[in-house]
Amino acid sequence: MAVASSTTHGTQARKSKDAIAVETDPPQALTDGFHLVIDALKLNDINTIYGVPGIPITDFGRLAQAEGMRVISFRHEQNAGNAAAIAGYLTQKPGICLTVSAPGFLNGLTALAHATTNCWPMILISGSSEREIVDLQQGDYEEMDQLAIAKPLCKAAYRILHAEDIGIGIARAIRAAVSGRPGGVYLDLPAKLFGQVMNAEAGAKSLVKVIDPAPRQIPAPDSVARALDVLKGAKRPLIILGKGAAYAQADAEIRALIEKSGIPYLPMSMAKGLLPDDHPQSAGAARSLALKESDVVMMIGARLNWLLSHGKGKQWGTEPKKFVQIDIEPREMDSNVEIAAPLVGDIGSCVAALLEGMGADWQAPSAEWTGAIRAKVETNVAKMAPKLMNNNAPMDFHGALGVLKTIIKQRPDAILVNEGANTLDFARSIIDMSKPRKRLDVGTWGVMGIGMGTAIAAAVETGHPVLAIEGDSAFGFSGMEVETICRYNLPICVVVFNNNGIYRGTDVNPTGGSDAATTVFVKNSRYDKMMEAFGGVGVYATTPDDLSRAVNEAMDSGKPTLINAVIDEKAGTESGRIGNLNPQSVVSKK
Ligand code: ADP
Ligand code: TPW
Ligand code: MG
Repeated sequence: MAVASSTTHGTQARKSKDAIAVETDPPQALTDGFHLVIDALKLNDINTIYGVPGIPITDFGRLAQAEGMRVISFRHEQNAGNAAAIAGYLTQKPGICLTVSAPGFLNGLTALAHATTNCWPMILISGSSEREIVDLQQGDYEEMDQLAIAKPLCKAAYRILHAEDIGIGIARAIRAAVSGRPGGVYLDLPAKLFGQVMNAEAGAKSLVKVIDPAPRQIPAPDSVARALDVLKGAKRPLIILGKGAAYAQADAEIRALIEKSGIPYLPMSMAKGLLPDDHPQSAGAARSLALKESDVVMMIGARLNWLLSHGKGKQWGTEPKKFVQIDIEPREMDSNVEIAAPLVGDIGSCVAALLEGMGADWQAPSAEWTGAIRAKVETNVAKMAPKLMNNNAPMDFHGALGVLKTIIKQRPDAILVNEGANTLDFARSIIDMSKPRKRLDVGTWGVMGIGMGTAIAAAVETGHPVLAIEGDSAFGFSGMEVETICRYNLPICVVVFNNNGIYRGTDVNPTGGSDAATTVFVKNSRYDKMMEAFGGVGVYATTPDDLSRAVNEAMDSGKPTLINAVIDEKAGTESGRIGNLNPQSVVSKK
C-alpha cells in the first residue's frame, strides 16, 4: 500500500445510510467514495477524464474538476470513449471515459471494445444502479447488469462495492489495462459507492500507487538467436511496423534496428512516421512488390489480420515466406500462418536484444533487393506527383490531398486524424508522416465515428494542432462534437471532404422513387455552417488553393475551424480500396 497524497475533504460526515461508523467526538477528517476515486486516479498520474454527466456521476465530474483534474464533457459517450481510447494509445496510460448507467454505458462500450481490439489501454467507468434491485430485475432507474454485458467485450471488468476497496480496484483496473497486451477495462461503480464515507486517513492509506504498471518483458535468449538466424538466412527480407510498435514508444531503438539491418520496412497505417515516410528504406510506396517478393518478413507490433490478408493469398505472391514476429502477446503467434521465429516480449526489449545480437559483422540485404524496392518507390512517387498538383474545381482527392500533404510536411508536429473510405485510403497513401504517433485513424475495425473524439483527445493530450481529414459520412458520426471543440477552444481544423455521400454522391434510387439512394446525402451541404453555429470559423473551399489558404490560417491561429471541401461527387469508388470485401448478390443486381 502506498502512502497516498489524499487531501482532507471536509470534517463533516456526509449523510449516507452506508456511512461506515465514524467517531464523531472529537470530529475526524472524513472522505467519501467520490474523493477516493479522484484521489486514486490522481495518485496514479491520471489527470484527465472524458465523459458525459448525469445520474449518478454528475457530482463526480464536478468534484474531479474542483480537484484539478481536466474533465472534458462531450455530447455523446461514444465520442468521449473514442477520445479515451486514443489518449491511451498516445500516453501509455489508460484513457478514462466516464458515463452514466445503462444507455450511457452502452454508448461508451463500443469505444471500449474498439480500444480492446486495437490493444490500447482504456478504462470505462460507468455509474450503475442499485445492485439489489438490478439483480432482482425490479426495474430500477436505468437498470442493467452492466458488468456482465461488458465482460465479453473488453480485457477485464471489475466492480467496486466498498469505499475501502476503491484504491485496490482502481489499481487493478490500471494494471489490467496497460500490462501485457494493452486493452479496455470496464469499472462498475454503483451509485451508492460514491456516497460511502470513511475516515480520511484510513482512506488515504487504502489508496494504491501501481508500481511499474507495464513491466518490461525480456525475450528469451534462444528465441532472439532463432530470430537472428532466420533473418540472416533471408535474401529479400522485409520488416513490417504496426501500431503496436508506435504505441511502445521505443522509437530510437526501432530506428536503429531498421538502419543497422538495412532491411526495407513497410509501415502499417498508424505506424507511419515512426521513421519518416521519406526514409530511404521505406517500402511504403512499393507495398505490393515488397509483400510479394520478400522471403522473410519480420512483424514488429503488427498482426497478420485482414489488413495483411492474414499473411497468405495473392497479395503475398508465390514466394514462400518465413515470418519472424515480435509481440507481447504469445497467443498472437501462429494465429494465421506459421511463425518461424516467435519473439515474445515488449518491443523495446526485443528490438534492443536483436540489435545487440546483430553484432559488427551483420550483412545488409543485397543491393539487388533494396534497389528494386527503391526503384519501385521512386517510380510510384513520380507517377503520383503530377496528380497532386492539379487545381481542379470541384476538387478530386488528389488535388485536395496534394495541398494537405504539403501542409503536414511543413508542420511535422501537427497531428493528423483521418477517417472515411476514399478520404481515408487516399490520405493514408498520399500524406507522408515524419514523426511517430502523428497519424490517428480508424484502427483495426475501420470505425467511422472516431474523428472528433480522436481530434479532441489529440489536442488535449499533446497541445499540438490537429488536422482532421474527414469523409462527409465519417464526419457525421461524431459531428456534433464541433460544439465541444469550440467550448474548449481547441486547436483543431476539420476538413470535411464533401462528395455528397458515402463513397460517391452519384447513386440513384433504383426504383426511380422519391426516396434518396441509400448512400447519398443532401447535395451541397454546408458543414462549415455547423462550426459557425458554435462560434468557430467556417470556410467553404472549392479549389485546392482555397483549401490550402484556409488550413494554413487555421493551423496558425489555432482557432476551431471547419472547412467544407467540395469534392467531385464522381471521384470516389465503392468502399475505397476494400471494395473486394463487399458480397455481391447474383440475383438482385439490376
Ligand atoms: P497494425 O494494425 O498497425 O498492424 P495491430 O494493432 O494489428 O497493428 O498490432 C499491434 C500488436 O502490437 C498487437 O498484437 C499487440 O499485442 C502488440 N503490442 C502492443 N504493444 C506492445 C508492446 N509494448 N510490445 C510488444 N507488442 C506490443
Ligand atoms: C461504425 C461502414 C465504411 S466507410 C463509410 C461507412 C459508412 C463512409 C464512407 O463515406 P465518407 O468517405 O466518409 O463520406 P468517402 O470519401 O469514401 O466518401 N459504421 C461504422 N463503421 C463503418 N466502417 C461503417 C459504418 C462505412
Ligand atoms: Mg463521402
